[in-house]
Amino acid sequence: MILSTSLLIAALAATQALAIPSSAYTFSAYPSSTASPFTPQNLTSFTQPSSPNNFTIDGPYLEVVHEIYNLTTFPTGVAVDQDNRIFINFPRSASNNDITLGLADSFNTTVAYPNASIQTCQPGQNVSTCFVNVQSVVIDSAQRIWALDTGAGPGQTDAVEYGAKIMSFNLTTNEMIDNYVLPYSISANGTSINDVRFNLSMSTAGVAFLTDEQGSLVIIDLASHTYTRRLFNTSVVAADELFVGSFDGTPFYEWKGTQRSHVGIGSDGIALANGNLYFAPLASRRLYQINQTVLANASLTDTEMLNAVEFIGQVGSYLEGFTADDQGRVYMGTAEQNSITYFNTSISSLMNSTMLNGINASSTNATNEGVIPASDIEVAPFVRSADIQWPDSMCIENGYLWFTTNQLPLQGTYQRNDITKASLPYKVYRTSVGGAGPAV
Ligand SMILES: *[C@@H]1O[C@H](CO)[C@@H](O)[C@H](O)[C@H]1NC(C)=O
Ligand SMILES: *[C@@H]1O[C@H](CO)[C@@H](O)[C@H](O)[C@H]1NC(C)=O
Ligand SMILES: *[C@@H]1O[C@H](CO)[C@@H](O)[C@H](O)[C@H]1NC(C)=O
Ligand SMILES: *[C@@H]1O[C@H](CO)[C@@H](O)[C@H](O)[C@H]1NC(C)=O
Ligand SMILES: *[C@@H]1O[C@H](CO)[C@@H](O)[C@H](O)[C@H]1NC(C)=O
Ligand SMILES: *[C@@H]1O[C@H](CO)[C@@H](O)[C@H](O)[C@H]1NC(C)=O
Ligand SMILES: *[C@@H]1O[C@H](CO)[C@@H](O)[C@H](O)[C@H]1NC(C)=O
Ligand SMILES: *[C@@H]1O[C@H](CO)[C@@H](O)[C@H](O)[C@H]1NC(C)=O
Ligand SMILES: *[C@@H]1O[C@H](CO)[C@@H](O)[C@H](O)[C@H]1NC(C)=O
Ligand SMILES: *[C@@H]1O[C@H](CO)[C@@H](O)[C@H](O)[C@H]1NC(C)=O
Ligand SMILES: *[C@@H]1O[C@H](CO)[C@@H](O)[C@H](O)[C@H]1NC(C)=O
Ligand SMILES: CC(=O)N[C@H]1CO[C@H](CO)[C@@H](O)[C@@H]1O
Repeated sequence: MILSTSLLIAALAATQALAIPSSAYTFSAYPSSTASPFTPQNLTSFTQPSSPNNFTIDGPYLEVVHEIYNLTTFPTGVAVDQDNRIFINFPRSASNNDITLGLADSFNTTVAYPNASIQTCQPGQNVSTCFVNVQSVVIDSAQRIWALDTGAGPGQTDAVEYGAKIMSFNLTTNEMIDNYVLPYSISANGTSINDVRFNLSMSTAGVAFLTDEQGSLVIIDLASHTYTRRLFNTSVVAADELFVGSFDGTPFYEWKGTQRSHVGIGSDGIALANGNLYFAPLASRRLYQINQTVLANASLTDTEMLNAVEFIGQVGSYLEGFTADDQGRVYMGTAEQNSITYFNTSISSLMNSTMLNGINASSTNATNEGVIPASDIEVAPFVRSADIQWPDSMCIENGYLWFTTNQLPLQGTYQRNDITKASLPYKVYRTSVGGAGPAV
């Protein structure tokens, strides 16, 4: 009797501790006086770059909305729903975190999402039904929340069979809606899916586009559950050879003890805007685009597909996560400058002061179809601060851009003798995008 009572109390305590909040906790108010950062006048008002220890913000105000006080649980992805609930994932590449997908229930705590039992696969459990390692979290335009699972646990380079997948959940009931498990022929041999975007206007039930850090793009037709891996083994998705980037003014490498190697992360950032897919290998400063319809056309040959990729150019920083808004702007994490940069993809956004190569909104006509050609894209600063310590992933909701910072190059993997130099807390910020909504 005593035993069962204490078990019941323990069960109740566990239930209470794991309750999923249905609305966001209250965080401080964003200053309402903040002007839109996109008016042309403001672009010329950007101040000179801050020094590494100068926390002045160049650009719109940065509000910290969440802090994480555990060195081993660094965040990567962030998704925010229409009720401002903040979902964060904690990859297990370095440590076996109890929670790999969480929902913030206070300024510095998270609860397991959608529940605790799905977070860890039990011995004998089919790994297609539970989380191995959630690397990204995304909310689509139908308000489904998706967990992207690489399928590779701590210390593993290859995904376990049936482990790599994207799973969707209902934000109201928290129940699983759908599960797309990558066939082993795609997930095997080092493939490491990293991020995903959805265009639900394509095909019959939408198309998911995934980046693979190993160097490919994976396309999933949501209605037919067909999986295609494209651009594999091409330079457009591969890291620069012997890449060396700089972080907070210091070149960074990969380390195992005193054994130094180079960061080799391939295609990572991804955004959809105006019918194009914008992408980049992380360990490079190269930015590319490809037409979404062309990329999803499984009948094209590898050569035709590679020929359809357009090189936008060098952008002056290696590139982390991307996102896009409903005004055709694409935002990119550019940690080499402790910044987030952006570019327009809609000709209608080209004001006179941002006119480039003769193109602006008044100089064009219907043959331009409203989309800025790759050769005329101009990358510009959006927000910069020494506080932006590796903006890993971002999303747009309710007029704000939300992003995580995780000090990635200060993690043990990128430091001599594997000693982490990251300092707590890791943070999630929001910053105004002048009322814009998500692109898709
Ligand atoms: C920090 O940078 C800003 C913008 O460049 C500058 O106005 C300010 O004087 C700097 N502050 C310090 C303490 O260096
Ligand atoms: C930090 O995270 C690890 C992995 O999830 C967990 O085991 C540990 O208890 C956490 N530490 C604290 C102080 O919460
Ligand atoms: C977490 O936030 C609470 C207030 O929400 C605060 O009292 C506490 O000190 C914070 N914990 C840390 C480690 O900062
Ligand atoms: C595990 O799940 C996958 C994906 O649903 C399925 O194809 C496979 O047959 C399952 N394996 C077992 C042993 O049930
Ligand atoms: C989520 O569940 C609610 C309640 O059952 C339902 O009304 C809604 O359509 C569902 N949303 C999605 C995206 O499936
Ligand atoms: C956790 O969520 C998964 C996916 O929806 C579901 O299959 C499982 O039954 C849930 N577990 C509990 C204890 O609710
Ligand atoms: C993995 O690569 C090896 C060597 O190239 C190949 O023989 C094998 O078929 C691949 N495995 C899968 C599942 O594709
Ligand atoms: C993408 O290709 C399709 C089919 O060729 C075409 O209709 C569409 O206009 C193209 N979109 C862009 C942004 O170039
Ligand atoms: C999604 O696909 C449709 C149909 O191809 C296209 O018109 C639209 O621009 C795409 N959305 C984005 C954000 O690229
Ligand atoms: C913008 O530039 C066009 C020529 O490209 C010119 O006709 C127009 O007057 C300019 N508008 C303003 C407000 O300067
Ligand atoms: C529209 O613009 C394109 C390129 O900017 C040009 O080649 C074409 O002649 C223009 N058409 C008209 C009717 O002005
Ligand atoms: C910060 C800043 O300079 N904001 C200005 C941006 O441009 C608008 C329109 O000219 C001004 O009203 C803001 O003061």
